[in-house]
Amino acid sequence: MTFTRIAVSGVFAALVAAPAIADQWRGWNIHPEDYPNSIALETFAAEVAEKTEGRIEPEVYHNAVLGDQPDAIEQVRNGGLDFANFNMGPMGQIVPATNVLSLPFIFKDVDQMHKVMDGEIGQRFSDALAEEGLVALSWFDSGSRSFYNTKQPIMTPADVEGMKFRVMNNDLYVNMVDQLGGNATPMAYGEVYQSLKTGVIDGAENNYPSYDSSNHFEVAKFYSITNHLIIPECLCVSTAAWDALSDEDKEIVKAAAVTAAQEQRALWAEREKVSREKVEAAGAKINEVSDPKAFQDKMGPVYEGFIEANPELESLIKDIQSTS
Ligand code: GTR
Repeated sequence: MTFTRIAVSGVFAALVAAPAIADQWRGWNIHPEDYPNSIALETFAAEVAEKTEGRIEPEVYHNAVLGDQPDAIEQVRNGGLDFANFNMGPMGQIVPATNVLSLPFIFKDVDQMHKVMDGEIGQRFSDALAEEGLVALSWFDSGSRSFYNTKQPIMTPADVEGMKFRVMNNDLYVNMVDQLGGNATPMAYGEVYQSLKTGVIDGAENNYPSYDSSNHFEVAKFYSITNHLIIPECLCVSTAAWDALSDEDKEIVKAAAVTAAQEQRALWAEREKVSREKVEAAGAKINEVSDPKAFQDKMGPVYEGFIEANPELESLIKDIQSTS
């Protein structure tokens, strides 16, 4: 947001026109300070401040102190916040094309996801986001998500039956858990720890770094490697903030976002290992599922229902699947 003030300083006030002070940008982040995404957002902020010589001063607010993710998406869309790191999961409710990224097993692996998002298809998602007031400047990694719970290792889909899982705010995930015979409850990330602890839910699903940083491993110690979702994340700026920039500053902000994404991906790869080791040392029980394809095979109705409701997105799904 722009605050233009004229500094008045002593006897020179009448003679010296002081420069307009910086655009103060407020950035939303769900994660704690030491998380790869948080470190990369700080790099983004520092590089933007330095290279614009203080014309823009971004500040990152960590730990979702500015609200939960669906609210923050709205705030960036309407210019109440200036930038953020968003997961494409909750984005699907607002930008339907991004729901394709929430289809279980849509990507073969994380490398394929990067290839897709860094290429022409990624640009299609950026275009869809831009139509809804979000300028996606680079893509962060979020690994792959697996189920964890308080009760038992999940080996086959039958083990999910009857269990209650927290999912992110997106109907696709409710359907996904339904197909496995479980019950899904959409819930804000910040409420999951307490809900696991008090038995309101039996489990949730996430990547290793979030399973670790949220401390969910303390209360839900069975982590079963289903790798059912690989969801990219954006570094997004609000259209209002973006449109107010000069061409020169747009270049600077874009370049800083790309630098941040490179850093985030490198830190991510490291943090996945560190988090896995940490949670295991703390007593989490991590298991391979007996037949990963058995989980994927259950997802037919999720795809069918999605394509029926969004026939215009079928070709996008096919384009992703055929990227190698
Ligand atoms: C994390 C992701 C967050 C948030 C969270 C969740 O992996 O980075 O943006 O979506 O999962 O489960 O809500």
